[in-house]
Amino acid sequence: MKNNSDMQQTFKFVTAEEAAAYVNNGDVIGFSGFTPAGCPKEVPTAIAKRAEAFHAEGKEFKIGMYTGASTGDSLDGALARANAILFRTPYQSNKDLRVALNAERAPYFDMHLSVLAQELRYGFMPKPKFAIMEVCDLTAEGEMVLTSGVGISPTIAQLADFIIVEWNHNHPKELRGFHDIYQPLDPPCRKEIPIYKPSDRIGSTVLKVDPSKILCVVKTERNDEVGGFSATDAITDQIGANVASFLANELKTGRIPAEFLPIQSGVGNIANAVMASLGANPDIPAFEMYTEVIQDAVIELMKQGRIKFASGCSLTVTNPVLKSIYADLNFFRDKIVLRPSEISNNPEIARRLGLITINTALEVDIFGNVNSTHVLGSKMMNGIGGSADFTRNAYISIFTTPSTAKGGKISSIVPMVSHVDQTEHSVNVIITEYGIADLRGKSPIQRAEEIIENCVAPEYKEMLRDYTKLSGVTHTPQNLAACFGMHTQFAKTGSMQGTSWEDFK
Ligand code: 0RQ
Repeated sequence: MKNNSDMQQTFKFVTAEEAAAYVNNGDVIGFSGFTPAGCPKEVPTAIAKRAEAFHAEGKEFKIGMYTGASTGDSLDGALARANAILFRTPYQSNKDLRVALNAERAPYFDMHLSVLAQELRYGFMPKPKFAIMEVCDLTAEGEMVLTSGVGISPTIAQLADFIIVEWNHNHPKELRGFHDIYQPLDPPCRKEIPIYKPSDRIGSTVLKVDPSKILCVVKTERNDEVGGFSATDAITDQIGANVASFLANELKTGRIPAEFLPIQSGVGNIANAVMASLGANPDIPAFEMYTEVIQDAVIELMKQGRIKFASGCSLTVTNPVLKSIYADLNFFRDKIVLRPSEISNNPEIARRLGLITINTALEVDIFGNVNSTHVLGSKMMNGIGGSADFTRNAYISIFTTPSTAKGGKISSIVPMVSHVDQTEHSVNVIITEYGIADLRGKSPIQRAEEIIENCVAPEYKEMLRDYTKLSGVTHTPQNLAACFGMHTQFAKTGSMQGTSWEDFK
């Protein structure tokens, strides 16, 4: 390995603005990281400024963007505000980007996170010209140690013509060893991915790239931009307690084996609260995770010995929690592994390991279909993310949601979801603060009864019971004229309460 002065000669160290100057209108870029964890920060912001300068001169400047998942504000936020997005996939959660894509200013397509890397290799979408990668260490031979998130880094580094490195000294070099970098071969040569338990390692601790592709290196010390989580409240605590009691009962009846099964837990406030409740329940043994995002609650439970191991794609934790991990790397070294999203979310592995998957819905319908992405069927919230990678291949798939949203004006349980992300065929269990609907082995009519009686808020129960009577004797009591009645009532009056089925009888 070469020393520092050799490194200075090997690579061109530049400012973020100098690096951004390589990027031109129409270029396609792949970014490292997954969620705000491990994403580059300086160069994307500088590209956004370059776009603004071009726009001020009346010139076009937009780039195509691939990421692992969502990113930080200095990436998605800055480029959205600069109106510099030619296309964007596979997932986002930035408020300014959400505004831009819902205003048709940023063409966005929502993808299963496990498939993006392979679809790029298959050539289904334009090849990235640049990979912009955050690292905590780099050698002259082109060995990169990634930081807090992996995402699609191996694939973009392989496909891109040029690599721009952001060397972030805020992440310690001692992160070497936390990653497991592996890319499967593509069909017809693909073989099984040999992960048989969450802690199995199958790849390399470093990402090896062709050093001649490294165009330049930008040094930075910027923090990851993971937002805080809302404090748990009575509703999220109750949802978490219901998930824990459901799983404790599955364990008692032997449907979950005594050693328990690995957990996948989704993104957001509710998922974070559910993990805390699982950890607090004495009937749930210490467990392992095979998941994509490792959030704050997981780290806390690891410190308490309640989580034994976590395999993920990113440490999507707030900065104080990240600092606490970096201050005690030796404690976490044999308890965490970070993998590419193609592997953390891989359907083959999810099914083999027997994952208990817990994700969050915006709305569910009385038959078990789930919408996690589209508010009232048309406005994109974040994206499907990894939820379907896991749900479709779970041992038991669970969706949680508060029974109502917007102060009770919206029932999260409706006759028909306004957009479908997971179908009734993939969803086993729905849990709200009121209770648990176990949909396994039930017909549509039986599922509707289970969901309405156990999960719906009291003020919407009678409305939904009455809905199921509109269609007469049939297999699935759906009424096509009335099924969006609660949504249209909300659009007209600002509340689903008071929806009447009189016109449809
Ligand atoms: O809006 O903030 O304006 O009040 O939706 O709701 O309760 O804060 O929920 O933070 O847990 O996120 C599904 C978005 C939940 C997330 C979703 C409104 C509600 C609020 C958010 P306000 P909460 P959370 C693998 C797993 C898809 C990806 C995924 C998500 C806002 O979990 O993006 O699962 N999931 N990935 O008021 C209208 C309804 C509503 C509603 C809630 N029925 N109608 N608005 N809201 N229900 C990980 C990855 O993929 C990276």
